[in-house]
Amino acid sequence: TSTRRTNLSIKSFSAPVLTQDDLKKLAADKAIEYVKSGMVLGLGTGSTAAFVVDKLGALLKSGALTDIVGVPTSKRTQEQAAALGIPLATLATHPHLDLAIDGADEVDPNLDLVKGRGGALLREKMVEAASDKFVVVVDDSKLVSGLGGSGLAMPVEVVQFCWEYNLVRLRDLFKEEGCDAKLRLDGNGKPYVTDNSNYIVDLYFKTPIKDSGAAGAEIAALEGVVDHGLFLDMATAVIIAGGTGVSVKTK
Ligand code: ABF
Repeated sequence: TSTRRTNLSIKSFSAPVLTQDDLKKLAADKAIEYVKSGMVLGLGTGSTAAFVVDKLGALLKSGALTDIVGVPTSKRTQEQAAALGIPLATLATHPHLDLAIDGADEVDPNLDLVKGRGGALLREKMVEAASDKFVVVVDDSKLVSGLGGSGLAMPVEVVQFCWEYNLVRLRDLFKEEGCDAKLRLDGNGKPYVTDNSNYIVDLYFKTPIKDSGAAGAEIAALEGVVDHGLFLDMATAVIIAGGTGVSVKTK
């Protein structure tokens, strides 16, 4: 009898572990599919939006996309896009945009958003409100069941003049919800100054905001408040990248 020796090597395959940056890139790759040559595009701010801007720069360079004009939502994005050779404009010359793509801090089941932890909420809201379509790019860590429920900041941009007065008024507005309000500081412990030379008061809710429409209206009605990070009924689609793949939610 002959003994046959099998030489089986057992390989174990495990799915590659995707980092948060991998997920952001996947969402950005999907979002870029919405971009067509000839569009006027709102360029978002933040690490996820930065991947979109990078990709856009590469596609313009290769000639796969042509005739794009970008309207940046922050000085940071303006610098990034300019360095990539993306033609830029402002809302003053291009008041009507075809599409804006940007990240978010929280996304609820209704596709309402908290934005502005990156500090760019005012320009983001202006640009995204002027866009026919607003596509949001997030990894699945941004999904919440109710806005403000993550325990993280809901930003409000306020003028510098008497900011302490508005901080107290904002906290008092949501006293019953046990809301705290803090002036945002920069890395040197100085007040964080926005691109528009304003300050940011971050609101911290203990539980999700019950009526975000009413909350947004009350915040916006305070004199000296410039804008807030509740982006309600603005998103056309949300692209969500998670461990199991990329999904697109629309209303
Ligand atoms: C912008 O960048 C902001 O509205 C939001 O605060 C932030 C999200 O950043 P990231 O994509 O880095 O999480 O979209």
